[in-house]
Amino acid sequence: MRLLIRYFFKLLRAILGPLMLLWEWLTPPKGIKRPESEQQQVDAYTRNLTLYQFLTCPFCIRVRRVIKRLSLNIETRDALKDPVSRQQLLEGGGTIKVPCLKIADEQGETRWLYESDEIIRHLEANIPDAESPAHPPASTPGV
Ligand SMILES: N[C@@H](CCC(=O)N[C@@H](CS)C(=O)NCC(=O)O)C(=O)O
Repeated sequence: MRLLIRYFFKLLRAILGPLMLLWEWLTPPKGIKRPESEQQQVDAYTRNLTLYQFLTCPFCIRVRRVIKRLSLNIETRDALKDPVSRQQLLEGGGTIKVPCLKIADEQGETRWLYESDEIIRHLEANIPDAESPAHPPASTPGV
């Protein structure tokens, strides 16, 4: 059954992948513009993050769009085509599933966060000026 699901996603990616990439490329979200000093603080935080992903995975595209919307500089690694990154994901996270956000904290601890919803929640919770369209702050007028 797991094999069947894996092949289903492979087929889906092969068919829809190019279309999704085109859509991602044609409709980029508008990134937040921050003063230089604030962007540097955000960059300092995101320096410890790495996104393991597949180029045409819809869940990864979703996370990449949030990264773009929040103007985050997060290193991405292709766990499909790059065998080294794939091995890192398997050994560190425990399974080949993407997207997966590797979070290295200041104490040298590393967390491997799976699930696009969880990753987006984590990013939005840790970026001070992140406003989620799905969860606007209570002070937003008219909400
Ligand atoms: N519920 C997960 C779904 C992630 C998922 O199914 N990812 C697929 C790629 S689209 C995957 O990693 N499949 C493993 C594989 O193809 O080896 C999420 O939202 O992140």
